[in-house]
Amino acid sequence: MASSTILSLGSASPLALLAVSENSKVPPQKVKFGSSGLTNSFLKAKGNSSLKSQSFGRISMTVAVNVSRFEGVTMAPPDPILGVSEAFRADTNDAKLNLGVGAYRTEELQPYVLNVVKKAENLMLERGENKEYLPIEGLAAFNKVTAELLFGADNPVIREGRVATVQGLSGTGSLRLAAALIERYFPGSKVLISSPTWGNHKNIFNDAKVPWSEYRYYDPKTVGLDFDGMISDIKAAPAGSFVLLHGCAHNPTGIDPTPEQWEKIADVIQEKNHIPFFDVAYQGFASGSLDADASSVRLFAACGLELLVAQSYSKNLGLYAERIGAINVVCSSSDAAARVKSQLKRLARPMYSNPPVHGARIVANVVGDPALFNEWREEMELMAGRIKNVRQKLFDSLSAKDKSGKDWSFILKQIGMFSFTGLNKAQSENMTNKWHVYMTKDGRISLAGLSLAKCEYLADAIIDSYHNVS
Ligand code: PGU
Repeated sequence: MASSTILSLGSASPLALLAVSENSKVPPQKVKFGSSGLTNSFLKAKGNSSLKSQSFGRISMTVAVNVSRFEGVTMAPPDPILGVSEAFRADTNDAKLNLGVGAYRTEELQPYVLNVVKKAENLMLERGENKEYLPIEGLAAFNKVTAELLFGADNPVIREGRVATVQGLSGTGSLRLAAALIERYFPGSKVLISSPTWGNHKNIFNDAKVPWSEYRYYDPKTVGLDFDGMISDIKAAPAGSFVLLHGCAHNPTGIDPTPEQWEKIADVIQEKNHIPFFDVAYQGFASGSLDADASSVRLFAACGLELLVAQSYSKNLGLYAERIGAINVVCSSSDAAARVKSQLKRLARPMYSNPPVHGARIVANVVGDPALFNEWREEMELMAGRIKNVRQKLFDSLSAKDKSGKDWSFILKQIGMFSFTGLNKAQSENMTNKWHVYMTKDGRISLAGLSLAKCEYLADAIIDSYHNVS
């Protein structure tokens, strides 16, 4: 019998000494240091270049220097939006204000669980529903109501069975699934995204290996829509491109096309044989009306266009952490829709197998029940109304306090959760470093995280940053 020796350096040692028998027939010995266990065979098999061998008679010792196999993995930068919340949590100043993430807060700046959501959850508990796997495409009752909410129940695209709807992991997961479909079935096709846009759009298409380029959208001179630039960039794109559009409440600018402009956009997209791809993350939150906020999508469907629509219930039902949304693909025939749906399922299966059930049941219960649906609409109007009130108060405070004559009325023209203040990176940093107002570096503030009581303070911070920081 050949022997092997275990040398311990104590649990806190940064170095591990492994005893390796000279007799190669001896099975691998597990050598434990503190809580972590390594086997010599593991290290040999992985060819760890940091191992140094030395021979002491019959025993050869291998020194594993604490160099990770993940040495080449660099530290990722904090996320430009969700990273702001992390920084906010670390700040101990009482005046701090989190206007980074687009998440609704009450006037007391507390997270809000909608009453209809609590009612739907109680119903679910009473029914004692199980936790079996959902089908890959998600909960049937959810898929039905989500498409109806988007297009309207009597829309021909629904009556004719031309919509492929698959439950997704909220808006982000639904966009990602659609991106995978584009990559697989339209290889090389480009997605056009607005400049600026929600930062994660670029990550989603990059990771899905879908090429993208930007179309002009925001005009800093008018603090409005660069409509001519948008139209000419969409026209100039290779025919058959996908055009990503924010269905309502454009993030981050809060600037939406007018109904007439939407018609023109649909015309140009049709002319160029492009495929519209809507991101609808704020249905009901822009105007307070679910139908009005879906009018852009419904207009495009009425034009006979095939289109993609990603939906999210994070904001309008406050289901941020439930990760509930859907991808809808409107096709020119029910046959094409069935095939598209089968491929969406095929793409979803190896990514996450099937989606979570809890949020899907909440949405199905709320949207599918007339009484709860009406209550939801009322609560949504309240939320949208609170945001409109702080928008007005912020404008009033800025106008009253700023004696420079600057016109702040653009704030009132923007809609949805956000205001695009026009503050540059240095000014936005001043907001955070000096005033403890947390916001994204592109100058966006989430009005959903602002209270009436904090408007004056915020106005002081904006005026100081705007005038005293270049
Ligand atoms: N699309 C747009 C335009 C969005 O603004 C967001 C969320 C999403 C999709 C995705 O939301 P889901 O929660 O995946 O449904 N944007 C928020 C939330 C934080 C974030 O970046 O995810 C924001 O603050 O911009």
